[in-house]
Amino acid sequence: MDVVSFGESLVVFNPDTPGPLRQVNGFRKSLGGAESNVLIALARLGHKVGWFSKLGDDEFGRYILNSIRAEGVDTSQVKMLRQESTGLLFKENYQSANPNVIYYRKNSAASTLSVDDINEDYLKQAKILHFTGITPALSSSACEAVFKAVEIAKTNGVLVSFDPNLRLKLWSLDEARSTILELAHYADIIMPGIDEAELLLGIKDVEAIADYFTAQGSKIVAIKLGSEGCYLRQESESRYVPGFKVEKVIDTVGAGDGFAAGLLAGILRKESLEESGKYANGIGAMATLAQGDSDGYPYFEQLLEFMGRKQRIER
Ligand code: KDG
Repeated sequence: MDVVSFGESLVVFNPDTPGPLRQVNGFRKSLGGAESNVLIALARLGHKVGWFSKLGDDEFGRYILNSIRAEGVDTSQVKMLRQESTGLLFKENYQSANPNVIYYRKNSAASTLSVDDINEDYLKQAKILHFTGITPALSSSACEAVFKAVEIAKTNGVLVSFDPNLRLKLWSLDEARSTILELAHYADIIMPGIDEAELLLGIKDVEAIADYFTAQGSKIVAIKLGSEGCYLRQESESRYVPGFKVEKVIDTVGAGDGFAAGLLAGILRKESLEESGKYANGIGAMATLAQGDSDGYPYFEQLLEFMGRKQRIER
């Protein structure tokens, strides 16, 4: 397995019309979940990946399981629970590509994740364990599970990749800061957004942010700068990698996960730091061209076409 990840996936309801949800009459159903998004993008690029979680043994749980499995992600460790429900997310659009997000996930099946759900053998056989700051925010048992998983990864030479994914609707900034910064000690690869890093560390300067995480032990620091691209640091190498311009951004949700997948794909393919940053920026940009979180993620050939490396034969 190249990459293993775990966390909560949700059914996303995308409104047909903008405005407050009380005035919306129709929704399009799609799949969300930061960790499964990253794995879906990696699977499309040709990597072997596995996801585990807990879902409600309900129609929404089956929809999530079927959708993730259909992308070629290994779901053999997923547990379906009879008592708890699958988490839901509603988007609310106000003429902007950054929708307001409303969760219905309290006491969901995934929030019961605990150390008992961490299968050491499954983690040990992966090259990379990827996790996000959303999972520890789900519940104290899920938070313990995250610490157990990263400890297993560290003691078994599995590379640890961490996207802080700050979600202030799930926990307070103080709670988030102390847990995320503690988890950062375990991260070989860390990829905060510039705004997240500013909230967590109180610093804005990319060099200073990269210095901080490098001092905590991260080997690769990738700071996401939105449409501007990213700033990367690996040992003595530091560089900005400019983003790709897109004509019309439809929905930014899922772009950060696409970025994570591109970066990890570059690392797995032993590409240079700059090339890995280009993959990351490319998939992040492509993600914004579609409404569903993972709808815009490319197959490898499509990524090369988007990056202008390969010509598309249209007829
Ligand atoms: O990164 C995209 C995710 O935020 C979205 O899919 C929903 O996982 C989600 C969450 O918990 O916010």
